[in-house]
Amino acid sequence: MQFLPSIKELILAYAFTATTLENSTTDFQSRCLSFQPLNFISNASIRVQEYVPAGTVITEAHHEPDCLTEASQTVSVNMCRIAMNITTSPSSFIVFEAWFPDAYNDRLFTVGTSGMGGCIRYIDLDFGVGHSFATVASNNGHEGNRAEVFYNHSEVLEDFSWRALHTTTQAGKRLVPEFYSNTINKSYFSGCSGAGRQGIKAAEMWPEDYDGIIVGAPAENYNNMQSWVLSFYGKTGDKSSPDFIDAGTWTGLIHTEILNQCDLMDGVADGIIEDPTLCNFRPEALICEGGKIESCLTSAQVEIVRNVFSPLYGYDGKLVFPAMQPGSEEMAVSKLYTGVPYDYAFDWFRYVVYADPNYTTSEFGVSSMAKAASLDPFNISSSPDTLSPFVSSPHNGKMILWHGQADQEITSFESERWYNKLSRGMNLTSSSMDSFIRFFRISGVWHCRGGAGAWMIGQETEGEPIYDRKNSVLKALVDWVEEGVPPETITGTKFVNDDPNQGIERTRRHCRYPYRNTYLGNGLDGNDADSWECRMPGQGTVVGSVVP
Ligand SMILES: [Ca+2]
Repeated sequence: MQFLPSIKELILAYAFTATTLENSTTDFQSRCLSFQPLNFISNASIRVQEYVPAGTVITEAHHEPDCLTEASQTVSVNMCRIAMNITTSPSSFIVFEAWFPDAYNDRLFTVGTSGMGGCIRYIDLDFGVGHSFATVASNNGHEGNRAEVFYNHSEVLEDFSWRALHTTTQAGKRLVPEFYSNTINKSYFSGCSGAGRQGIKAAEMWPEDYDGIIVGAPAENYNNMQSWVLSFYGKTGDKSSPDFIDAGTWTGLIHTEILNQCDLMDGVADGIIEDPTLCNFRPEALICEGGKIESCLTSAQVEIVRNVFSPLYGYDGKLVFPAMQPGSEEMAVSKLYTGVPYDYAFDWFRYVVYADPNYTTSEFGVSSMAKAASLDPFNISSSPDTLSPFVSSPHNGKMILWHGQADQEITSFESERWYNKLSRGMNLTSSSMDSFIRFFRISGVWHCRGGAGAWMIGQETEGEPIYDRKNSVLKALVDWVEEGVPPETITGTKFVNDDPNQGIERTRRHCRYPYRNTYLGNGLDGNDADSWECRMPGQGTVVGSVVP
């Protein structure tokens, strides 16, 4: 028999719950303000210690103009914010941020800092606390998103290479149990681009720091990557040169021809090249013949396009970095194909490789690339040929590697190269690698976020339709680490105009390498995830089929 509560009982219950919640919030607030972090972290000073109710807008005090991050962030849950300066060497320190949510899930989450570092991604901190993780981050040891800070300042460079992240996580591991009087069950990391490199570096150097690591579009093979980025200035020529290809030609004529040649290779005309490794673009199709001067390319321009989509080789013909993948040109035009040296890479050569502010790109060539690779300051390369310390028993760490297949800043072919290098280095086939690293190729996705593809895989607040193991790369990692359920696929979502209010445009279950997402044909809706299947290359592939 069930007894329904009376109105009076309901009112009393509500009042009790409200009072309890109020008391709980007050308790948490006072715990936040009375906590003494300096009792546990030496060589540190407090910048901010405050209780932050949900809905508060937090503004970064030292947000440099060159940061690609937002200066402020609306916080989604009640939390305690502790920001500190932590000394990392006699002449360097990090700005550390710890966001401790009122509702704590017994997990520590460290989020990385992308680009040249220096800019804390508050959006990622909020993403962490929004899912009840105690979340920490740092500025990577310097302010602002440029490499000039490394000039004759090796301690700052060492922070950038590895020390800032390790210090951040160690500080989190020291503070969280004291703050909550509770243990950390598991420790996770997520980062994309430069922050993806940090994740690989940590797995290589500090395998105990994390139980699970998400690495997105990593700036791995770091020295060579900087060479590759700077090489585009030489490939495209200066923007004032006679054969320079302007932005409109890249995004119009060339991109259209690339789709003409490669979009339908996967069976679906959707503007997405599902597997760009299959796209052997032939720019000669665009050559001006018979006196034609419009909507075509000169021979010299065709050669430029060919060079752009060719691998970069150094001394002895050795590979420096793989080719840019076709399909990324709409975005690459605003970064690598502008006809001016890309600032990150130019700064890296000026201030780090040559330590000479007067270095000019006219000196750039195979010797510069070799010098960068051999310098490898503080082993920043972050391209290990084994993850054994991280993934072996008893630690048994897990890594999800993912890369957008229309990445305009770091070619996705490099992640494939590194995965295969690991396979050789560890003497393991992909099915054995699957027990600790799974590499998901996310089609139609630009650098870290956005694009025509089903790009939202839960990589951050704005990229998360649903927080479950199928749709969220973070939840997939947590369930792999804690429940032993590895992700077979990661489902991505693309909203119409990237606006959830306008409905879903497409979903796709992205496959782990070397599986290839394969359209099932028969007129099935290519925007529906169920119209595709992950298959090993050669196993009943339908690539090349004609779609009605
Ligand atoms: Ca397609």
